[in-house]
Amino acid sequence: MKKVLITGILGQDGANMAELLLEQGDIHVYGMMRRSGSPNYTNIKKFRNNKNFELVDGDLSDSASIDSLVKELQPDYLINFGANSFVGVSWDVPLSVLDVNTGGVVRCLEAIRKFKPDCRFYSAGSSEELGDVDYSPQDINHPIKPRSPYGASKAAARHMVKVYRESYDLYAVHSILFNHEGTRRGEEFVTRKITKKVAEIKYALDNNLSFEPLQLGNIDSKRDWSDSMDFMRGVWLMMNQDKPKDYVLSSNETHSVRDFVQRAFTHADVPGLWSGEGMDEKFRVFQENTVLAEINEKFYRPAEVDLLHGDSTPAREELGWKPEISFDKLVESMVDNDLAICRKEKS
Ligand code: NAP
Ligand code: F7E
Repeated sequence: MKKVLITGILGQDGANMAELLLEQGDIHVYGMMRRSGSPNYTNIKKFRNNKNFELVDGDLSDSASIDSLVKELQPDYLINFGANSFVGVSWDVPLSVLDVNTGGVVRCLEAIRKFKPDCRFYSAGSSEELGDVDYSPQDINHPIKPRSPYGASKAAARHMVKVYRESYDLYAVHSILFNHEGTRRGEEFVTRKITKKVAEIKYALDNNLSFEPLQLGNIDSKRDWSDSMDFMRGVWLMMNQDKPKDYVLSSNETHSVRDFVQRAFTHADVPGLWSGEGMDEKFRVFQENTVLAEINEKFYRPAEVDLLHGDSTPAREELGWKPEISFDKLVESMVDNDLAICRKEKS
């Protein structure tokens, strides 16, 4: 039975990848989590008791813990989804971001080099590495021009993966993942923040309750959003080729935050329109004055990546990968999920 060690198991991608691999029935998944005061097991509750699943303790900022996991478990694959992944806070804790996101990758590579050199390594790179983009759509050859400590940390990780791959002949991949979301997405990211609030507002409107509008920062920002489950299939394909190669995974479409808001409210049957300008722009119920969303300066970032639009043609042509979940379906599934959670919590 193949053994796969996944870091960041309680996050979105770690849980989705574990679910995908466990469905195959012939893979043993070790999910690495940090031993903290109050871990949130929500994302893994579906498979936590699967006989082929085991939780293990480790911390990407601690070499000893990574070394001993690789030495003892002898994994065939190490898929590193653990990270300080929220761009917005990366300016507040830049050294921690660098330590976990870059140092963590080096710690994994070192552990593999020392204790299991044939273990295949996956590093989750990011379109944030591309930053203030030179051209659209962006492919794997796009220059690295990060705009945040997070983006810089991932760019440095990318260089280290290349160095280790070439120096020690490791099967190590650092792919560029554009934004990917879903029902396991953390609530601080804009998509989930929107769908959670849409559900709360819908509930309030249906029950004649008062509510606070959704507050957002830069709604003009454009992202290439996909569903995380689609990406997990792509990552696993990348990890099972004859030779390691870095690919872009993306939907090849781009949408603004403003557009996401509109679609999410529309799907919840609360159609609205954006009006006004700049900081005074508001999203109101169609032909009414009720404000559903507004701008709050607090959610702007010190520097922004304005436009992300990927080109994943090589992954489609060479790996035979293609995303199955459209942007509309993604928004709808996230809204439906949050509506169900909201109704359950209020009942
Ligand atoms: P996520 O939901 O934030 O999950 C990240 C996980 O990493 C969390 O469960 C967190 O654990 C864990 N972690 C943080 N610091 C750690 C440490 N020192 N040691 C061990 N684990 C640690 O992120 P995601 O969306 O699943 O993303 C997965 C990976 O893909 C990340 O590397 C991210 O940077 C990258 N990525 C994501 C996207 C995207 O759009 N989702 C796009 C490009 C790249 P706690 O639960 O203890 O906090
Ligand atoms: O922001 C804007 C914000 O935090 C998206 C991570 O998974 O993808 C993700 O990073 C956009 C930005 O994701 C709010 O300024 C407006 O332009 O959902 P986000 P992100 O920064 O794109 C990349 C590829 C990763 O690698 C990361 O790990 O939305 N925005 N108003 C807002 N964003 C947030 N979070 N909250 C707001 O209120």
